[in-house]
Amino acid sequence: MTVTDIFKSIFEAEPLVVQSPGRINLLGEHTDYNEGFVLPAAVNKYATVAVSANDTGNIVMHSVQFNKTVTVALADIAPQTENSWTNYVLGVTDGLIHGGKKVTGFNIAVDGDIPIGAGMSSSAGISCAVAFALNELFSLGLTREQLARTAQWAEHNYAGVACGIMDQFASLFGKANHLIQLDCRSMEYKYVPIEMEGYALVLFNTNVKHNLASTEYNQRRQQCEKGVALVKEKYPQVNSLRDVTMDMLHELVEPVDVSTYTRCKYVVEENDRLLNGCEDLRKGDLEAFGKKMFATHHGLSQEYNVSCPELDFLVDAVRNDADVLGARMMGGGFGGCTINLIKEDAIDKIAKDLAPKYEAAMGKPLTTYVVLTGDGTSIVSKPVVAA
Ligand code: GAF
Repeated sequence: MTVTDIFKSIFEAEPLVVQSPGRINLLGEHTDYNEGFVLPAAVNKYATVAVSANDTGNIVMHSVQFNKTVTVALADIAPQTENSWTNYVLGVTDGLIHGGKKVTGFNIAVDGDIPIGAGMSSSAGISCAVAFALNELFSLGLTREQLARTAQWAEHNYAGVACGIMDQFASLFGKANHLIQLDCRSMEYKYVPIEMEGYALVLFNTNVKHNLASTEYNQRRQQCEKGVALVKEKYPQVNSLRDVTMDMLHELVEPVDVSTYTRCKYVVEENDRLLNGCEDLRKGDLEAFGKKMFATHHGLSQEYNVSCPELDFLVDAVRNDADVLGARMMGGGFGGCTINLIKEDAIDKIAKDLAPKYEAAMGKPLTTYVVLTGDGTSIVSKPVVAA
């Protein structure tokens, strides 16, 4: 049954149906909340929501995946500890209300096929779908960028993750067969066509599920802010790690706090790496780009310290394979997927060889996805209006 059918059978109404994708990211990890650059793309896996207004003053939420219905009065809207999936609906609604928008009661059914906890941002998929759907339903007139900010607000205030804007932006602005080169300070972006020349993007899922709120994600953000504060004492014009150079870090952070220095060093280098990586893509030099993916993994694992043994195992396992140009952990880290640039006709063999080795070493199954990019948030169907 589709989410539309399920919605109709529960709520006996015609819904507006909206889908919003998960994302991958090629380079630029943990740079978004440092006002840096990112290079994500939307994938062809989606969160889908069906909504209609009701006149009860309640938000009635049904999760298809959990087969559960939860009702919260608009007047009592607050983060939930039980049924944490409701936080993406409630958080976005509250974010809209905080932004001065008028939202009344509604019914919503939530479904999707973005793997949960795999680092593909299933949460941004849901919150962007909800934001887009409520914007349409209540004619709120918000732009896609404002919807991304609302979804980010929900993540900060309801899910407890002090995330950047990459995931929400990629979900709302994705374009099939394109990467998005986004400057997270100016919010200027350009679409970069993906020209794969016989290579494909493959995700290997460690099946280590992570929930960023319970990891050291927020702590990393604080360490970056600490680095900026140390530099700012001498260079008051510095506002984020985007403005910081390696010389400044050597001079002002390394002597005071080596751990903060190491974290900040990774971010400063990653921003440069991304810009150089985009140059590689423009020149069609996938080999040079792939090397940068390995370098990013090294930084995330050894300097930023957000990897885990399972992710490191998967990157090390393909490092010397001539058919693999690049590999690295993807997303917030502490679990989830690696992203790999692999020669198309070698994918099956590499995945078949890797799965038993991974399972023997790590005691978990390996899941492989060959990624196809997709378009950003869109309307799937509108209520059929009786003639
Ligand atoms: C998570 C966050 F939600 C993003 O904002 C980003 O920081 C990413 O981790 C790391 O690059 O997906």
